[in-house]
Amino acid sequence: MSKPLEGIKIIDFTHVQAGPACTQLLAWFGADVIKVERPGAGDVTRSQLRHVKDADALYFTMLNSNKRSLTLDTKTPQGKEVLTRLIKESDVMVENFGPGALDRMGFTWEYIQSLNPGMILASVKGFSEGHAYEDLKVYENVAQCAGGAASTTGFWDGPPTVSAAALGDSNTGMHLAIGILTALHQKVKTGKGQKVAVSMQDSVLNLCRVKLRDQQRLDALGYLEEYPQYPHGEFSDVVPRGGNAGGGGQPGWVLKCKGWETDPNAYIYFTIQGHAWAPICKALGKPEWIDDPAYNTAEARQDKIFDIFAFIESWLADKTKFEAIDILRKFDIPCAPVLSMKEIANDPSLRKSGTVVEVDHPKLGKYLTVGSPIKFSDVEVEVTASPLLGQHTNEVLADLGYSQEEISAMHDAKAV
Ligand code: CAO
Repeated sequence: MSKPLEGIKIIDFTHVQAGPACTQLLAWFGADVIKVERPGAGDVTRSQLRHVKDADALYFTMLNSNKRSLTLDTKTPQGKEVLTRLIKESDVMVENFGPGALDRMGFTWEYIQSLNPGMILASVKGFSEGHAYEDLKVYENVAQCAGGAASTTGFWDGPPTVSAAALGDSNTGMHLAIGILTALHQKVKTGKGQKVAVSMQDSVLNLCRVKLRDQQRLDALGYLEEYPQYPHGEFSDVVPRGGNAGGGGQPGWVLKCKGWETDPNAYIYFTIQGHAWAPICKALGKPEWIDDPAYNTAEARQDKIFDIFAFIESWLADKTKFEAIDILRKFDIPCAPVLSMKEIANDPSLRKSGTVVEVDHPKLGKYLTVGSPIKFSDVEVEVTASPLLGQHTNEVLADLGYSQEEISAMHDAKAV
């Protein structure tokens, strides 16, 4: 079966996480993604946090599957010549260098367009063009701080906190992938390429929109009724950190289950969905709360929400998180166990759906990686091993029309 993006050629000039996450997604869906890396070293993540001597690190292999690797020193004349040929033959070029690096290399947007008017140039930067911080280099946590995630994550009596989820990196890569696919679709109509730019700050903020909502409600009202600070605590003029409170209109919290004293993940997330109050009371063995005016509206419950959570914890004390979910699911209560990475790695449902897949790598052996979170009825995503450094250099150069002699000369000149 042919893949949806088959025939789309992508120059993958990306490194670390934000860019590679984007191009990996496009490679899964069938694009020919050629990862361009510096000879000798390659993407810095190949050697970061290695756990097998001399093998590519998981950091690299989990972000670069289904790609081809071309080593190329794009600061040499031969390297520039190869990149020029590649640009003429490709549909998309993706990069996430520090600000200005591509221009300094000699490949400005104007020049790229002159080589190939159909080219889509997709870039990730820390901040958007024209932003006061546009010159800054940015990593994950820097973006989480600048995008509003850190100031609103954590507990009110602790410092701003970053999330383990790659909101700045992989999330930005996903935004970029949407931009690229949109530009490819427009090119079908116009025949023209364009520049697609996504900043990490903007991508984080896009996921923090409910906090911008809350800032405006706080400005208007002086309080936020779904935060733990309400009604007894104090509000300042900025959105506070709300711990594990639900971000929407449904109060929720992380609650202890049997074994929490020794297992750091013996918890569930419990949501008190307004219209599910009656089933919740039935599940907890508290039928008298169903019609009690002190409990039967969200407003009435708000000032005793932590007493209610404490009661639920006492109900959970003799149940494991999985036993608790098996009971609560029968009452249609939105809840889930807090899963450790070990539990996720071994979860049969995630293996069955292809969300966690095992890949065989020539040097690393078998390893687990995350498969496509997007499921199609008519596309099968097969995750293959990431390429070794320069594994496809000769093949790509030959595809570009270089003779064996020319290829050898490039190797001798250390241009590839
Ligand atoms: N051949 C020759 N030179 C190459 C090359 C190649 N194949 N690939 C990269 N280079 C050069 C670049 O041209 C650049 O050279 P100059 O600085 O002399 O112009 C140099 O390598 C360094 O590039 P960089 O600035 O991108 O790398 P860095 O390690 O200093 O910074 C990072 C890394 C991630 C902070 C920066 O790239 C960045 O801010 N990127 C944009 C935001 C982003 O994507 N961050 C997320 C990364 S995931 O956490």
